[in-house]
Amino acid sequence: MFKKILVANRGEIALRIQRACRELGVKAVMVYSEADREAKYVKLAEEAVCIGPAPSAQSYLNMPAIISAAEVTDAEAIHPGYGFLSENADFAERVEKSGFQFIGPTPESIRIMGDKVSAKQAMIKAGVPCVPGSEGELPDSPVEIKRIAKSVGYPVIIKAAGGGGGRGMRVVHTEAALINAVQMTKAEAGAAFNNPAVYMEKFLQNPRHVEIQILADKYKNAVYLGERDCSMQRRHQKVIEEAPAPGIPRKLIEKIGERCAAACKKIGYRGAGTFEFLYENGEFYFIEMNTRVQVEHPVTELISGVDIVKTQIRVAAGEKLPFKQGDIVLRGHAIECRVNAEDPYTFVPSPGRITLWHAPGGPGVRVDSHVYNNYFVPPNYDSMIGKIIVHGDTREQALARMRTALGETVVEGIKTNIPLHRELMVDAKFMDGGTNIHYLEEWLSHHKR
Ligand code: MV4
Repeated sequence: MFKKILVANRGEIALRIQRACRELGVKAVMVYSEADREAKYVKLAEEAVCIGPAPSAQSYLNMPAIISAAEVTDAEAIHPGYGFLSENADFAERVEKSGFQFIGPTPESIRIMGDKVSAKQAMIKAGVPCVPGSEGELPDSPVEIKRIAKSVGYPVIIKAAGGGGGRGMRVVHTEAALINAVQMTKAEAGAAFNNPAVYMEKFLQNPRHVEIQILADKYKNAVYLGERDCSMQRRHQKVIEEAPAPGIPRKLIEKIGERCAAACKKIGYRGAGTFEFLYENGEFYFIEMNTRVQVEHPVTELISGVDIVKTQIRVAAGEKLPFKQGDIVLRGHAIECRVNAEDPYTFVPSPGRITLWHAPGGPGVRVDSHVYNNYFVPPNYDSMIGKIIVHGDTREQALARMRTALGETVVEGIKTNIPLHRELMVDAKFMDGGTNIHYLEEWLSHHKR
């Protein structure tokens, strides 16, 4: 095991990784920007290094500053968390070239999954079901593009190979609009991602977003830890996640999960990863793979009993996965509400000083947050200030525990989206389970305040 690792992130995930290090008996070096000097995990740290001013470009995205911090503190490995440099293959490569272990997959795996065309080709080869569409990048010939769209069937969606997470996509309903849409998407993709390549898929109108969590070691062992339903989202920002996904047959999840684990073995994937699927009419369609730990990993931890962050560190240190697929038993139901510093209905960010913070507790309640009384939420970063996660024997019990937890939570001094969560936890359709990716935006349009 490593003696010391550097945590190249901020906020609740920095604290989460620091806690995992403590349990493993590994020293954690925290890095922070000038805006995060007062962060709880910095105060709790045995060692902390300031890596630059508040703007991310000069601190949490500053590769030389982060690598230098690892050098001066004698860290052996770097955990990138999520966001920032976590899915940057060049960073992973520079970390390894500088003699540190990157806590994540190989730069090659990150690169393959970062290019959505090569990711999809790898998955087709590995037997993971994908959305029907162009096999690979779209050709230049308008005649060829029209032929592909005709065989896929309208509506289709044009996506940038360099995009992902909802960036660089365009839906096309008719052949008349097709060629112009492809040209526009290519131009935008060239400017935004420095890669004009695009691909085509059948556009699924009312899917759910269901993802499979996997863990793999460097000895080609891989397991899946069930699924998460992340359909409750707005503008590609997830708001509520849960596990398991309501109403999906276990046999189907097992079949898809086995395919994901097999794909990991086939491509030599190591570390934690998430296969994102759209789920519609009883079928799973792969769209993208995330090569990092995700914000919503706690719901999987609560139903599986597996510590995903500790396992990431263990496999990065060269240990074998400490469990096999047969050892994984999923129990009960977990729900996560993301707590954001924002207006609950306009979503305008609300940074500033938190004059009162009272976190919920009790059986089956977990709070992952770096916030404390009198903490100042800096305006420079993402508005998520923590997560409330509950576990119950059944979905109904988890919902009841979340209602109680949200009722206990007090945040004063800034606005948060907790009032929105309180309303959603008693919404009849959400309580039924299985709402699709459009549900929250439709709900908000009927609940104007
Ligand atoms: C799609 C789709 C419908 N059909 N692909 C958006 C984020 C990116 N990860 C993929 N996205 C979508 N791809 C096909 N073929 C609809 C979306 C989509 C979406 C997906 C997941 C979660 C929220 C979403 C919101 C709007 C659109």
